[in-house]
Amino acid sequence: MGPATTPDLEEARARVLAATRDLDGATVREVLLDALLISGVDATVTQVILPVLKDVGDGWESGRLGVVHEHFVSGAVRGVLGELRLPVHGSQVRTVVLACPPRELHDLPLELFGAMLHARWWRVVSLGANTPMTAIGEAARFLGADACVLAGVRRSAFEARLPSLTRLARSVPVFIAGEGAMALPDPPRDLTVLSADLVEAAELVDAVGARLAEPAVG
Ligand code: B12
Repeated sequence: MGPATTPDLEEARARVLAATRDLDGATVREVLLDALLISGVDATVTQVILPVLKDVGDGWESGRLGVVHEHFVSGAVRGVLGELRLPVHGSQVRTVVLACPPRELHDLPLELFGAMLHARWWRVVSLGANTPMTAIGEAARFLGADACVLAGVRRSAFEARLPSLTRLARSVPVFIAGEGAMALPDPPRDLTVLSADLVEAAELVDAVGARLAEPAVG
């Protein structure tokens, strides 16, 4: 069962869905920014944005909504996420590289996850959909990343990449997520499969990053 939805967030969710039907970007932005300010990133993502994306995705599949609504809401959510990305500075700041493996286009939940890590004071470097494995490795090395998170809906997105993911995991903790990762029958032990619960997943990545940030003793 998901987290209990507070009445205000329930209202925000209904308003964002109605504004999506009306292609009213100003209202989507206003309601989401208010929810973020009042309830924070975790609650807004899990109780407003993800349910709206699910409703719109299901509505699109069933023909209740159109491709126009899916594109519109994706663009509107990305716009709001962009407004949140203030730079994070300081010696304790950790860096995460986010990407979807080659040929994987479902990047929006990963972007939302990035916002949740950013709220935990991570520098988030997002390479987006359909990223070559070589580019992910290059970014991780160049940035001295503390973690890499890859997400995909289809199992095949990971299956074909297990050797390169395992190689990457020798130099940086690698987390894999989304339906495709969860469907892997026997994921290599070097990779950590994240839960579908984004808050639980963010806590896990944050905890691993925190362990790495601790100074060595002795
Ligand atoms: C929107 C959408 C798209 C958009 C993606 C937009 C974007 N930039 O993200 C576009 C139009 C690009 C797209 C394309 C395709 N899609 Co599509 N798409 C969907 C749709 C309608 C909604 C997905 C969505 O965003 N859901 C909302 C999110 C919040 O829910 P979720 O994906 O279930 O994620 C949950 C968990 O898995 C988890 N999670 C997911 N990612 C992450 C990441 C992290 C870090 C963590 C911690 C957790 C996590 O968190 C969520 C919370 O519960 C679904 C059907 C549906 N109704 O869900 C199909 C669906 C995912 N698509 C599908 C397919 C087949 C395709 C295409 C191949 C279609 C085609 N023939 O062209 C293409 C190409 C895909 C590719 N190569 O990657 C299939 C996947 C089937 C499968 N498992 O193989 C689905 C299920 C439709 C179907 N019933 O067949 N798609």
